[in-house]
Amino acid sequence: MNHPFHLHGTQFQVVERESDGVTTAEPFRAWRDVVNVKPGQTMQIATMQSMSGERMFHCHIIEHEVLGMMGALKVI
Ligand SMILES: [Cu+2]
Repeated sequence: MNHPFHLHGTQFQVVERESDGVTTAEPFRAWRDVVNVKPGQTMQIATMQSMSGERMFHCHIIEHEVLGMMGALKVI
């Protein structure tokens, strides 16, 4: 399935995407609130956090989130 990834507290940029062993640099950097992650795909993202604390990240499909597709980024 597709997974719309969301990070709380700030925006992020997609740096590169990897699918089937092929890594592709993102051709256009843009600040995002959400990015769709396709089945079998991974991504490298970059973000700036100006305040310490925990920032939740999760799949925006509520059923996925409830089943555990969520976590916390600890900013120190
Ligand atoms: Cu999902």
